[in-house]
Amino acid sequence: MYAQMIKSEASQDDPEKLAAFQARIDRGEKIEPKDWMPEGYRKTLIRQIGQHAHSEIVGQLPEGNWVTRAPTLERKAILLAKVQDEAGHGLYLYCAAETLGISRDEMTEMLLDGRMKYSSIFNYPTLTWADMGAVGWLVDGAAIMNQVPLQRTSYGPYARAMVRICKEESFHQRQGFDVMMKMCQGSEAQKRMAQDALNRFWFPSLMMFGPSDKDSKHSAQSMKWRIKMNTNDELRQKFVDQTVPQAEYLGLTVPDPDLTWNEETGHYDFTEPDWAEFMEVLAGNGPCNRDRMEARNRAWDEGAWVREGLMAHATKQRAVSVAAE
Ligand code: BYC
Repeated sequence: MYAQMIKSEASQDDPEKLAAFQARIDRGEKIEPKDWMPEGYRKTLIRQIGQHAHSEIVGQLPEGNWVTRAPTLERKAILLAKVQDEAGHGLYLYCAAETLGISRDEMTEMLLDGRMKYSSIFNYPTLTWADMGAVGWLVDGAAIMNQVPLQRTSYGPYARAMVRICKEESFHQRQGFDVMMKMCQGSEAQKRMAQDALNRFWFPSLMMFGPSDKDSKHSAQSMKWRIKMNTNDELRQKFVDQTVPQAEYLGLTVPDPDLTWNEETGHYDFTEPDWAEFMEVLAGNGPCNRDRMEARNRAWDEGAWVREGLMAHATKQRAVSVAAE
C-alpha cells in the first residue's frame, strides 16, 4: 500500500512541485522516503540502487571461486570475510531501494529475466590467485572512487548505506593491494601472475565507470538530481590518476602504451577502453555472463524453500500475536 501511495503521489508531477523539489536538491537537502519526489527520480534511483545491489551480490561469484583455493588459512579467512561483506552491501542496498516502493523479490526477478543489469566487471573470469589481488586493488578501488561521492547523494537511505559500504570497500581495496605486493615481492613466476592479472583487469576496470560522457544517457539528469555527483569520465580520470603511481610502486606496467603524464592538464592521458567490447558484455555476451546468470538462477530456485519457510513462520507469528491481543 505504501508503494502505491508513493506511485500515485509521484504521478502528479506538476511544475510547482517539481520546482520546489529541485530547490530542495539545490539547497543540499536530503530527500527521504515519505517525501514527495518526481516519478523519474524514483525510477532512476530504483534502477541505479538495484543495479548496484545486484553488482554486490553477483560480485561475490568471481571471488567465491577462490575461497577454497586461497594459498594460506589467513588469506582464506580474509577472502571469506570480504565475500560476506559484499553480501551485506547487497542487503543494505536492496533495503534502500525497498524504501522507494519496490520489493527485493521484484528486483531479483528483474535481474533474472534481464530487465535489470549488474556491473560489467563481474562478467570477466578470475583465473589465478593474483586475480584476487587485482580485483581488490582495481575493482574495489574503482568502486570506492564511484561510491565515496555517493555518500553525499540526495536520497537519504542511499547516502547512509554508502557510508558503511565505503568503509568496508576501503579495507577490501587495501587487502587487494596487499595480495599484489606479496606477489610482486615473490618469485619471477608470481610477478608474472601479478602482471597478467593487471593486464586482464585494467580495461574492464575502466569500463566500470560507464560509457564516456558523450554517450551517457542518464548522467545529465542524474547529476541535476544529485543522484550522481560526478560524470563517468571525471571518475575514470581520477581512478587512472590514483592507480598509475600504485602500479609503479608495485613495479608493474599498466597495459597501455599511450599512457603519459600530461604536465599541462596535471592528469594522465590514457587509452579509452574498447567500447564495442563493453556493449557486447552489456548485451549478455561477455566471457562469463551466462555462468553468472545460471548461478543466480540456481541460487534463487534452490532458495525457494527457505523463502517459503520464512514466510510461513512470519504468518504464524502474526496469527499468534493477533490472537494474544
Ligand atoms: N556495467 O547513462 P549511463 C561493486 C549502463 S561494483 C553495466 O552512464 P548511469 C563491487 C547503465 O546502467 C560497482 N551497465 O548510466 C565491487 C545504462 O543502462 P540502462 C557497482 C552499465 O546509471 C567489488 C547505460 O549503461 N557500482 O560495487 O548514469 C565487489 C548507460 O550508462 C555500466 C554501482 O553500481 C557498467 N559498468 O551511470 C563487489 C555504483 N555502466 O540502465 C561489488 C552506482 C553503465 O539505461 N552506479 N551501464 O539500461 C552508478 O554510479 C551509475 O549507475 C554508473 C552508470 C556510473 C555505473
